[in-house]
Amino acid sequence: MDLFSNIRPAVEALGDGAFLLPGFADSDAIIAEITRLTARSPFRHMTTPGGRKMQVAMSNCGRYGWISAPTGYRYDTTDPLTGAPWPAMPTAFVTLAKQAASAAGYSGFEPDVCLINRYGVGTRLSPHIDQDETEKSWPIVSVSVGIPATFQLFGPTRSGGARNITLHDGDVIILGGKARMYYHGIRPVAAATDPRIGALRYNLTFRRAR
Ligand code: MD6
Ligand code: FE
Repeated sequence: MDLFSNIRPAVEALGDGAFLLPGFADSDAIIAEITRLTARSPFRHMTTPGGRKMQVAMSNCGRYGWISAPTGYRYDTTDPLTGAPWPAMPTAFVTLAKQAASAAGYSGFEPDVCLINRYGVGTRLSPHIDQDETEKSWPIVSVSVGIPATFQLFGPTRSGGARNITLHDGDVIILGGKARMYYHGIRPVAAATDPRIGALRYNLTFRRAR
């Protein structure tokens, strides 16, 4: 045992192109931006192509937004709730996403989407692969804010089971390389309270859609 084993590394390789950057993000600044952005494009529960309401409440900022509708999943420049373009991606968000990607070895990442997720206690996100993007070689940079959640990272199929990763406030997880096409999900969020936002978790996923 060395004397430094209790120090969390700045970049933890999870294997196959996935990385965890513990506490990388300044969540106070992110909360302020989310409040401002969602005053313009509010959180809403989208409907799946199967006709179910999603448990996770969502909004977007950036050139494109990710939308789930009875007609399917798509990226669109217009928010269907407001009829207006999605709010621009704040400069600080772009910088955060680029710096996190670079720290994990993915230089040149220029996100054109930031999907904003909101979870209450008990909210889960079913295992899925993000595959609505045109160019799937770019990583997805994901930022967690507020109460913790358990991220399940499967492989190319769900059959091998999942590695469970606890994501805390300020943590960044990046799925690139082979892991970009790995199944992942969020377990039902356990009861907890964040002093700033209460019993909520926010997640930002920065993507390159087009
Ligand atoms: C979440 N994250 O953390 C959901 N997708 O609330 C994702 O679905 C995700 O964390 C692609 C890459 C990283 C992610
Ligand atoms: Fe995802």
